[in-house]
Amino acid sequence: MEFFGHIIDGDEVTSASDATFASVDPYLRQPWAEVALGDATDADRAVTAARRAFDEGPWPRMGHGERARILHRLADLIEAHADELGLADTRDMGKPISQSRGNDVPRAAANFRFFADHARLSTADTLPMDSGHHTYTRFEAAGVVAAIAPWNFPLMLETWKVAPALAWGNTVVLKPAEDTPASATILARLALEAGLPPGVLNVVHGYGPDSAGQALTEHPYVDRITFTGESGTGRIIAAAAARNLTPVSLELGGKGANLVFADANLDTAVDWSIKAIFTNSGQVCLAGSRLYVQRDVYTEFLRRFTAAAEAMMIGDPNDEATQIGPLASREHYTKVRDYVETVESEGGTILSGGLGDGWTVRPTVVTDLGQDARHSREEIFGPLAVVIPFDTEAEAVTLANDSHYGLNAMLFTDNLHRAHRVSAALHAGTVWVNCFFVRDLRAPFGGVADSGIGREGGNFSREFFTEPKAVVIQINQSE
Ligand code: TXE
Repeated sequence: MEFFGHIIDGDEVTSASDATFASVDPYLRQPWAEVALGDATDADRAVTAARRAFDEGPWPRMGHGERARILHRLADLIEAHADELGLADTRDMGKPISQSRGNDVPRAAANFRFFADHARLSTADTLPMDSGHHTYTRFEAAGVVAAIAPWNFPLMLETWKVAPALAWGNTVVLKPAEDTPASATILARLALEAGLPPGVLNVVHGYGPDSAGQALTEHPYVDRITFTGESGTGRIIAAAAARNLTPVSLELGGKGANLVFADANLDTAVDWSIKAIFTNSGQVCLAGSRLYVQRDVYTEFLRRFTAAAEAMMIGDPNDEATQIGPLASREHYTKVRDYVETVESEGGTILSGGLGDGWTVRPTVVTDLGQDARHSREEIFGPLAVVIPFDTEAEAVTLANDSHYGLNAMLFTDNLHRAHRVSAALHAGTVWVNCFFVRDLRAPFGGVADSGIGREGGNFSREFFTEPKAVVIQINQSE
């Protein structure tokens, strides 16, 4: 079995306790890697290394151009190791290789390229004042960043946090999810090869509560916490951060509403709606899991949507043609299975799909459930779409906004006025119109209500990962 250690202060190391855990391949349902199991002691080693690298090391003191060169070199190495990185995520959590190597790895490299250039080219306001002063803004690195990552897009979401943090001169301790440790260690090995000084990017493996994750959130040397995961965990982390007054960025769960109006191009709507709920087996915070369809096209939409769901290729995630692999872990499969098994007792109908082999759930289309069913309200995080008809635009907006979550929403319409009107009325961090998943890394990303606090992306990441400082200078002093 392969071994993945922590990366602390430039070295790949075992835990202080020597403990390890196994990462399980959810397709084979067997361990495939042995991983260092960190605890509070290892978290402290990593934070101490990051603190020293920030306080005394060259990284925060380099120019943006020099840092950008190293981060671009890291992006080159990510691209050169695309097979290894893609396979690591696929083995850890069963994501089809066409998605891990085909999408997540290029996006990881793009994150480093984008944020390296963004920091290098960033400008800041200079404010000439009537009083004869100028005020200008400096964006100074915040310090040590704790990045706590989920298992659904391991490498991609880790780099979404690590890249801007590093580009702005911070040092980082990354804790990947316990289900998906491998790609984080590989990333940190490549970062050292690219020339990142020791201690600038540290990785500590382990669990969350009472373990490495919690220790990071409570550590007094940590200056920023960026977290993606469950809303309940977000609340715990926010409370821990509050005790040290550490700023947090929380990207939490979702229950994306997807509105299909009768005036939409149905082929486009079906195509994106399929991707929105079944990509990565629905293990996507942005998943379009609540599908509201205007009654005039409800039957026709369902016919096409169900046919497309049934045509998806289910199987071995290592096979290029596979679109649906297993769910990420036994624990997660058990959770999603429970939702599938209770559809009928809640009054719903499974139009197609259901449980598959092993830990696989087939693309599942559910009708006849109301807005109040728990399947319509809770984040299932699996390939299960609840389809509900609506009559009017006002009703569609009310249904979409009737959720504790507010990460994203989608709408399909060919009516330009409706597109703008509904986009403005939806309570969500992102609204996609006639598309899904399309992202400009300059745009704000995050959610409202239980979907999180704060935004990342472009200048929003700059604001979070730096301490903006106002310098006021008198330029007009009379002799
Ligand atoms: O998430 P957790 P889990 C949702 C999804 C899923 C559910 C549970 O519905 O079924 O969450 O997944 C670390 N202090 N999302 O249990 O617990 C943990 O080790 C510090 C939505 O995996 O939030 C891991 O690294 N860290 C989501 C990370 O938090 C703690 C993506 C996420 O774990 C901690 C993933 C603590 N007290 C799951 N407790 C999205 N928004 O995309 C846990 N962790």
